[in-house]
Amino acid sequence: MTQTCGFVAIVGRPNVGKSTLMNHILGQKISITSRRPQTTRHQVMGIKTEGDAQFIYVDTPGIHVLEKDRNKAINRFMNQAATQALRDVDCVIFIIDRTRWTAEDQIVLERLATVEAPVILAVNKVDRINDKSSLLPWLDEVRGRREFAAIVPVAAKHGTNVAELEAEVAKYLPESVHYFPDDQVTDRSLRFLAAELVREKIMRQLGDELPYQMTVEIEEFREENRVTHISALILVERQGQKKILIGDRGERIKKIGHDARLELERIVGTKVMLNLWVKVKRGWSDDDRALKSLGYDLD
Ligand SMILES: Nc1nc2c(ncn2[C@@H]2O[C@H](COP(=O)(O)OP(=O)(O)OP(=O)(O)O)[C@@H](O)[C@H]2O)c(=O)[nH]1
Ligand SMILES: [Mg+2]
Repeated sequence: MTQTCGFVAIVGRPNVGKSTLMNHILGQKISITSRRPQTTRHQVMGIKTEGDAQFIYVDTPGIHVLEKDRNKAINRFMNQAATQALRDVDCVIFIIDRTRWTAEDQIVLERLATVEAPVILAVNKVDRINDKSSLLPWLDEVRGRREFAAIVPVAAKHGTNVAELEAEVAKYLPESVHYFPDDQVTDRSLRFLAAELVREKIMRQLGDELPYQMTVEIEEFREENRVTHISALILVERQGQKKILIGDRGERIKKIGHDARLELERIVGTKVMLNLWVKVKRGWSDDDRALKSLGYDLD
């Protein structure tokens, strides 16, 4: 039988459920998720091989409006990473959140104007639509906004209708040899996933602005006698943020480390010794060179 293989970009504004959808399709957590917008900062590939078909999904950062006074280099990077993922794809899944259409959804739609690949619209979080009768008229309304290859209501978190969405995507996989070994699930290293998981725990546990002013760098990742030693450096912008992150008597950082370690042990498959360090590095998020050295690099 002939093999098929193709790239599928998952795009949308922040917080609509892109990473949740990709994880559900893969049946495992590859991309971090949280209640906050702007959780994903990088392109992350999730690879699913089913018989002769190989789907290479590309999760992307939420495309967002750059505000005048908060137009940081990292925000530009995230938007670029999302837009770049649209190049040379075979299919696009554009996700929106229920029956809302915001200015940012409109920006995503405009970015898609020059994309020739088929675009499937996924209307996510339908489990949270109170008035179910509003869905059908909404699907009719969005149908007029662009020529969509399909419009599929889903609830990514619960897996509702996700198989139907995958079946739509399968129609657009071109004939091709597989680009990845059939058992590979992502293009990202364990080292990258470790940094992301630490960042996820911080996103999930800390309020206010801190999550957006913090990044994680892995300084050591080494396995010895069935124990993986990981040292992660958490960079923040200000001294006060360092204090918040560490918490009273180190309680906060301990909890973050504990949660991250448990999840890492499942992924790595060994015991994990996780060391977390916090350092202030002023201006890292608005400095192109610093960003590059911290792994925010499109090449
Ligand atoms: N109720 C409900 N919540 C969902 C569903 N899908 C995602 N969520 C929640 O929506 C929030 C955002 O999900 P993410 O997957 O992180 O969203 P994202 O689009 O990747 O966000 P960014 O990476 O910030 O652009 C999380 O709290 C998810 O649990 C769904 O089908 N139903
Ligand atoms: Mg995401």
